[in-house]
Amino acid sequence: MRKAIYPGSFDPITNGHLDIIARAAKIFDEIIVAVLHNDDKHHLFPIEERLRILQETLAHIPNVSLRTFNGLLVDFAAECGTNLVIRGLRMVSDFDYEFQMTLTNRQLKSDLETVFLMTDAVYSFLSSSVVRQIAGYHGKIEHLVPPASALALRQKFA
Ligand code: COD
Repeated sequence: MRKAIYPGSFDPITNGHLDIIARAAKIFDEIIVAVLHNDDKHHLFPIEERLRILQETLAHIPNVSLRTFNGLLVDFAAECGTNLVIRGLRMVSDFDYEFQMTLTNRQLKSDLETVFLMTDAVYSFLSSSVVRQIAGYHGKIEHLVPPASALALRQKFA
C-alpha cells in the first residue's frame, strides 16, 4: 500500500493544488493532504477555514484524507507511517526552494523520498498568493480556484 503526504499551506487551495492532488491520487493508494498549522505564520484563512474549504473541494476523491500538522514534516511523515512526500513544481524559480527543502528533509530523515509532479501548463503561473492578491482587488478568480475557495475569498474581501 503506497501512502504519500502532500504538505502545504493551502491558503487557500487553488486549481494548481487540486490538479496535483487528483493526479497523485491516481498514482498512490492513499494521499494525506497535510495542512501546516503554524500560529507564527500569518495566513489569510485560519486553519479551520482552510480545512473546511479543502474538505468540500476534495470530497469527491475517495483515497484522499486531510490532516493538520505542526513542527517538522519528517516527524509528521513518520507519525503517518510513510516516507513519501509529494510536491508540485511550477517554474524554475520553485526549484531552489524545493531543492533546499528536499535536502534538508533528507538530512533529518535519510529515507524520506520527495516525489515531484510537474504542474499542468495552464496552472504554471498560479499560486495562493497570486489568487489572494487578485481577490483583494476584486478581480476575477473563479477560473483559478475551486468554488469553495472562490466563495471564501469573495466573503473575505467583500
Ligand atoms: N501547480 C502545481 N503545484 C503547485 C501549484 C501549481 N499552480 N501551486 C502550488 N503548488 C505546489 C507547491 O509547489 C507545493 O509543492 C505545494 O503545492 C503546496 O504549496 P503551498 O504554497 O500551499 O505550501 P508551501 O510550499 O508553503 O508549504 C511548505 C511546507 C508547509 C510544506 C513547509 O514549510 C514545511 O514542511 N514546514 C514544516 C517545517 C519543516 O519541516 N521544515 C524543514 C523543511 S524546510
